[in-house]
Amino acid sequence: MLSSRFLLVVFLLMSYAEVLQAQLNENLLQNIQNREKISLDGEWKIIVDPLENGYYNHRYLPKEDGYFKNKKMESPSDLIEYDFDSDASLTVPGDWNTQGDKYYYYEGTIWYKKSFDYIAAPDQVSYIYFEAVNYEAKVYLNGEYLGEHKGGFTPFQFDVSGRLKEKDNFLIVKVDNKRLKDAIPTVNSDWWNYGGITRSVHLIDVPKTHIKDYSIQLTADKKAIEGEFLVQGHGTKDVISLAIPELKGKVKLKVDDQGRASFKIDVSPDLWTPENPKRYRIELAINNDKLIDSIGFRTIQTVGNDILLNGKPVFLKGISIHEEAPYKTGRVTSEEEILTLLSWSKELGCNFVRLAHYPHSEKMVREAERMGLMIWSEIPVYWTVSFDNPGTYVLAENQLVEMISRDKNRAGVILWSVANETPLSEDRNVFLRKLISKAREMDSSRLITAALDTQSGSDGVKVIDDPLAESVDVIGINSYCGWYVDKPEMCSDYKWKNLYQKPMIMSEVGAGALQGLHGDKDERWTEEYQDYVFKTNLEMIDNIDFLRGVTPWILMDFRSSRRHLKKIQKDFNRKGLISEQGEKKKAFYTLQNYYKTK
Ligand code: GCB
Repeated sequence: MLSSRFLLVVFLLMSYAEVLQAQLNENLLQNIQNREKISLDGEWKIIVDPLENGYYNHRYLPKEDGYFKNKKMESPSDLIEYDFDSDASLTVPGDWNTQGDKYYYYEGTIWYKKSFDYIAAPDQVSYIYFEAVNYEAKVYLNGEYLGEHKGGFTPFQFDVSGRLKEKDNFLIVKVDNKRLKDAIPTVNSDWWNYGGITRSVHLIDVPKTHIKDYSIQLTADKKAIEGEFLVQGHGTKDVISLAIPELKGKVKLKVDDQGRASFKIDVSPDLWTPENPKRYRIELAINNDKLIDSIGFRTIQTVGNDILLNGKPVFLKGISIHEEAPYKTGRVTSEEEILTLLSWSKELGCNFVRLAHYPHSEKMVREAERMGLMIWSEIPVYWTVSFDNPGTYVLAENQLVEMISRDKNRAGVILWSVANETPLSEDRNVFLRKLISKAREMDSSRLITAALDTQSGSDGVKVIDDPLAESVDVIGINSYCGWYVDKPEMCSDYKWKNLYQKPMIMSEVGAGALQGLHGDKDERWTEEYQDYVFKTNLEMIDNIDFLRGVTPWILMDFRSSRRHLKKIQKDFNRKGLISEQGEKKKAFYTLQNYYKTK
């Protein structure tokens, strides 16, 4: 009989192995930013198809020869009622709504087609990688179905090895951004439902034996770097190597039958901090596959009401950001736009950004990390999601998994957020707790949060009593004193109580103002009113002894189809500290001054 101690050891080893396995993703290539890529960006031919005629027949059954076949007339008597090549075009990456007036409110299906030639190298694996398509993508290559993806802000890919021709490949994507009650996000939100192939598309060739995924981080005691690899197409003798030249760290590892290998090297790197966002060059190789990355090392934890970065208490001086392009409006599509948003955050004095309300692009996350900004990253489990629907849970978990898979090596990311302002119910608690467990199972090197808005109490006393607070590491609270509730002058006197012994971040406070509109501080929509709300809310914040950070709402005015007040809003949520044309409002300087004192 096996001794119980032996069984316990076996069990612990097994669960450790399971934890390790769960972290790596067999479906996504890690670090495509540093891989050689053939760009499929640029002009794509499109067909706007509100009735989905290219997909369903008149009995509403899927067609066998839908638009994905890209059929052409072969004789003058042929009846083919579509033609990509003589139809319109859209630019990828880019939302369609800002590429022409007629797309402004469009929600539904648009077919996209890209044609390209391709010279296949021997012994290569080829992937088509989409950085993001909002919301549902059905993808076809040369008339054949490759697969589909739901979720507008995370990447997905298809192995297309052996399916490409030298000439005239056509990649067709049916993109559908119809809002659905049971989807993530659901039908109702306070941002524009930008449709389209909103981020870049790549063709990525890698050697047959290649590094699929890896996870590399500092151990909790800060004395070693540990990690694991997942290799595809490996042979029994293949060895993967990792080098961190600056630390003189080097390992060579045999990969096991499943293509996995793990390592630990005893080195003490300089730690990543906002003041010194140090990242090390990491060199990885297996046979002909060579890849570099820049990885920072840090620890993040909570003790009582404190958030500790590398063991030291930190106050998160933050700002919330939507991934919207300054000046041009619409979704961010260029590095310059990313740099503009993040430079404004730095100018404010931030060391932290809340990337709301969905995973922003990988470039955004990498740039923020490079600039020394800690990051809160979230999935669009927003407001009244169908918490009682198991299918909805699958969609949410999928987006969580894709977000963590993509960004798990970014030291800048310190918080995964699973939800924003979700209404209390038992179904909601079960749903969100499951997401929290999933995030913890995948990643033990970060903290979990959610933005809650349920505060009870009266007479200026606010009590955080949402049962979900029990399950997160850091409590996010959205509070609109002076805008949706109470007068600005009442905010300074608010008293906050926390039933949980953990840190809180004020994840939203704010007020709307039209840049350039001036008046009395009691006059809504003026810069003075907004500024007054900021001043009294900052006084309130200073009185919350368990508060360890704040991300006011929001850096820049952003499009929202809920905002109809023509004279002021013009379809923009005006709570930005900066207008969409880059003009700063008074409250920008108030927050900047406040952060100087912190
Ligand atoms: C909120 C939401 C945010 C909205 C904001 C507002 O509580 O989390 O998405 O945009 O309020 O402006 O109302």
